[in-house]
Amino acid sequence: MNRKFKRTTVTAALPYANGPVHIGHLAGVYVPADIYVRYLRLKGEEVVFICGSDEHGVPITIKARQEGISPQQVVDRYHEMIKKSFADFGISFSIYSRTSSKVHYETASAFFKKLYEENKFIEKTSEQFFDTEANQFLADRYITGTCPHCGNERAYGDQCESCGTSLNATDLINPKSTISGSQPVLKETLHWYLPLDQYQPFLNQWILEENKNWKSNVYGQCKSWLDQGLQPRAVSRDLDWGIPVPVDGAKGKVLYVWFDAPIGYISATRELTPDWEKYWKDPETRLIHFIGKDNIVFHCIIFPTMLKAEGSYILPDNVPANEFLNLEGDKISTSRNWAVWLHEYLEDFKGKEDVLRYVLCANMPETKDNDFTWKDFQSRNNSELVAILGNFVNRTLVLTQKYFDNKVPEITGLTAYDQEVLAEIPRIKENLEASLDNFRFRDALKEAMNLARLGNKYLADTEPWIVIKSDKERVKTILNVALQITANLSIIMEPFLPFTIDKLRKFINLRDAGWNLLGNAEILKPGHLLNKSELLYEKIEDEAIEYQLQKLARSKAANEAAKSPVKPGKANISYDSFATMDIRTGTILAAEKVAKTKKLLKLTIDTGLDKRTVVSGIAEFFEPENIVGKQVCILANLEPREIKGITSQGMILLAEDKGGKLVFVTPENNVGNGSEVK
Ligand code: B3M
Ligand code: ZN
Repeated sequence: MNRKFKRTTVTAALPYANGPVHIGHLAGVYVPADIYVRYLRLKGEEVVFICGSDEHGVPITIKARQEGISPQQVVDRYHEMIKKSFADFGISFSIYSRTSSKVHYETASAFFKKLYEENKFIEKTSEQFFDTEANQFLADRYITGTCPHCGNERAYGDQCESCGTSLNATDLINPKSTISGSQPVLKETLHWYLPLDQYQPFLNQWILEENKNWKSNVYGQCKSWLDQGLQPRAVSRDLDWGIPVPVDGAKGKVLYVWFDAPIGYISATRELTPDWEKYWKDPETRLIHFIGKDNIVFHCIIFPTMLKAEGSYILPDNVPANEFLNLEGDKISTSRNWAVWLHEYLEDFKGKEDVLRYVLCANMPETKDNDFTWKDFQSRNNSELVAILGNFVNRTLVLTQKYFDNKVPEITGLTAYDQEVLAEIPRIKENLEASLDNFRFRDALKEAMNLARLGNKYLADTEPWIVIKSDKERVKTILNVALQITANLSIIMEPFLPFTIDKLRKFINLRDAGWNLLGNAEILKPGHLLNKSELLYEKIEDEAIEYQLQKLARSKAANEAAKSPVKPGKANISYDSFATMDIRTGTILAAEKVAKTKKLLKLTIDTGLDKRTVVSGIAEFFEPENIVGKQVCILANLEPREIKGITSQGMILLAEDKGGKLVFVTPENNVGNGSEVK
């Protein structure tokens, strides 16, 4: 429903702080949200853009257990990494907070307590699996067993990843605890439930009747949940990581992560401004949630029910969830390292943030899953950004510099064709607004690029570089028109390509230009002095793409290897044969890549016996600067060998996992170099 509103609160799904951000997250949630917010800001509208790290939940405790560190250490590492990579990519949050913050604990606890004291919850005991050895209840992901549907022996308590069936832990045959490996027992435990069934009439009316305008993929998923009939949903868990349930008799219980996380939007807004209530409680505020399709039920049914039950909050006006982005024809997967990680992209393609923003928008999975390929990335950069947008802007600015001393020439007489071209601009603006207002970002980007195409065609048709020889007056008009198109581009492209526009605004010496200027045929007045300009984009060469494809090929190989069984054991040896090896501890004093090789590092090692050079095939796993100072184990009495012209004396000991990944064999604590490994 298109009601009048004073301001907009835009939220973007809080990424789990158990891993970096990848292009699937960006295409699904953060690029569309950022485009939309930048568009609202350009129109001068009041908007807050809220996000932060989702730091509770079982995935984080699993990661912590895998790495032998605490959940807080996991979230501290990834929160900083995610926050920095979003900022470096131009995702312009008003605030990027985190759900382990004090203000969030207070906000989420108060929210729960209000519902509790107003008896909005159902209290219920149920039987849950309990690990008697680890003395703790088991979340679904901590239980594995045989799937009753397909026989997969490594199914989880909530889902079988082999046949995709959603499971209850009690469905598993021969369930085992992943913590102690023991057979868990069923034990009574008390939890609090949100009575979704009691809010079904409200949800049927609010979603199915009042929000028919929601995207079909969102409306459709909500309808199927509602048609099945809603059941009460537990909003607490027996976990030691999370926000303690703030009521008596709740020892060892925390808020269910999907109860606490959406409240993170509210607590982040509280952190942003003392004026936070107008963004969450004023009926003249519009609330829009940007999420991926796997979060629809939480943002369209569970969180709105929580807000309705609390009673003082507004409800979301729209939840424009996107579908999923695949990579080179395969599902993106953190566990299989099948992803393009944002922080790695920013490293490998410095200064090309907008190329990825452009490609992810052009391929955005708005109504169905879509695919990202490196070849498409390269061709869109080279044949669209370089050849259309970059080429048009560059020719316009270079010719103005060359013929008119970098000043905007006056119009000396518009032909019918000139007028036709200029009349296109307000039409493009209108189409763009219609697309953006309806969250159709691919169409919007196409429309914005149509303006660049229009400019390119206008120059090709009018050929100022030829006409200049005979009619300089005419060229004044041609370049004035081309400069107005350029100035309009510097407005409509800002939401999509902020880094480009930051440069272009400097080139054309145009500081503040809002949406209201769009369509104006005289944004740049005659005589306006332009600044020096340079190319906006450069071609991406095959090598850069090949490097990325190689990286993915290594991931694929590692995954294949990981599926294969552990390498078979070797034949037994006598103690005497082992005793001939002289293995010592040593410290890496220096490390550098061996020229013209991809795999080799030249190391200088202090073995305690001496300082020596060792060549090691670890360059694909370690950056030289990251391993200097590291203590390692070295086979010190290996015969010296010539490798790439370097005499290598000894061998560093590394463990190679089934996935082919290499890790150092390192003493648990630092010991003196030269200590014998026996
Ligand atoms: N942490 C993102 C996910 O499901 C989840 C979003 C929370 S938004 C409140 O991957
Ligand atoms: Zn199965």
